[in-house]
Amino acid sequence: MAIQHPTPVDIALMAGRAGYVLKANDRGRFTVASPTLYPHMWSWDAGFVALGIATVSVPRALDELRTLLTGQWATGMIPHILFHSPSDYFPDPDRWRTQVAAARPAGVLTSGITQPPIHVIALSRILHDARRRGGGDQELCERFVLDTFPQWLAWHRYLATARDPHAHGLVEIHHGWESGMDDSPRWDAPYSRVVPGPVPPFVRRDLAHVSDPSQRPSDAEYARYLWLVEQKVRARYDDAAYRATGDFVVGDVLVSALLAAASDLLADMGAELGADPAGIEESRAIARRFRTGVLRTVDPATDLARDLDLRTGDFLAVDSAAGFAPLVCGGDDALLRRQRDLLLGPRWCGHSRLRWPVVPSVSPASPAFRERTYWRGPQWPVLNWLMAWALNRSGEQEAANALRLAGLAQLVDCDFAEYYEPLTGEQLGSRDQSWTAAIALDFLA
Ligand code: 9WN
Repeated sequence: MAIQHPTPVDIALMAGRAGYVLKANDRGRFTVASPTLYPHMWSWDAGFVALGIATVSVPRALDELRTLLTGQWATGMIPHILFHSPSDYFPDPDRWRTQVAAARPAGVLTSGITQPPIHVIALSRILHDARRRGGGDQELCERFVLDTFPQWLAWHRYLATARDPHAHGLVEIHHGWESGMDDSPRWDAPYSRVVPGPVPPFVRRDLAHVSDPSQRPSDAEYARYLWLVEQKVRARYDDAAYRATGDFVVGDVLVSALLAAASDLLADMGAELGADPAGIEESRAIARRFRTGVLRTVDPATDLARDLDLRTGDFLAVDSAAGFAPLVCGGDDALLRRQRDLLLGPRWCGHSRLRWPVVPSVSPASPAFRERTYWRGPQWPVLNWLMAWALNRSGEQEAANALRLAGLAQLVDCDFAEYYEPLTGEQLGSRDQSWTAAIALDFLA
């Protein structure tokens, strides 16, 4: 189907409506990920949200990141949820029981696991724009980067040490939620070995907020998700203790690639602004280690990076968008060009059945592809943004712009859905999802 590009009126409407969504989801110093399904602050959502807000207000965007940092644990970990007021989201703080963890922060309730480290990538983009604008925005942003440099470094150091104790160059995740791609077929093999033990009874709340339960993970998947939370609690959220006892321990290539890219950007910003030289060098070393780690996982038969099941030592070869991790971290120009062609080609964005030529979470050519189910095939606008960002950064402006334009065409309905059915273009999951509105604003800026 031919793409109809948005008209100037569409674009003006989209910018207005996206700004309205972010404003409506604004709770003062943080933004809920979505109005009903996700009524709290999520970690990687907050990074994307800050990007979008920055197109309207740099000070408010920095507040978003500042609030996120109030949830940082003494270990350096940035937790995946900061809870702010009671709601019907499950699992809630009573289930996470982070009071068992010595490292939890004071004064804010959080979950006890992580999400992908997108934040410094967002911050560097905000700084770039603030500098273009100059004046107070530039001054404020530069000061913020310098003041928070140690906290971002502590976050990256946590991932590079507690989550990669043997320095393999792959960040270990302890739950599919930590990848941000909860039920991706990337995790089917490791989850097949998770046998849920006893957990306190629970009622799922998420299904009340979607039109059809098949758009969300199944009950059997939730039983495993909750069991892993239980295992983290039993280990008192100590990473070494969980590693010794937990069922799910996987090296995640996309998280590792984001860590590499973010660490390079942190070092760049730190060097420009005069941050501590030892911190800058540490950041560069983290970037090098994880870039090498990601490149080592590439399957020569498919040119895609593979996650590593650290319980079995097996690579997890799945046609998921995470396979494009090398595009995100760079480091091999020839591979980068092959990945660019693959991404735009007929197995991925150029697949003949797609409504919009934007990144699907799983290749429609894969047997694992499920067009309506969450991270098993639908198109997530933030993932498309990430690939466009990665291409742009690698000097592939034409390819990046193709994803940007198609991504905007997909969002022209202004519903800002959480994810989209790739064959029909139907909106799925939540509506008025903050990060979807935010990336629309960034694409339009
Ligand atoms: C669990 C908030 C989050 C995103 C994740 C997405 C989904 C939560 C859920 O929503 O996960 O963290 O309850 O399904 O998978 O990427 O950050 O938008």
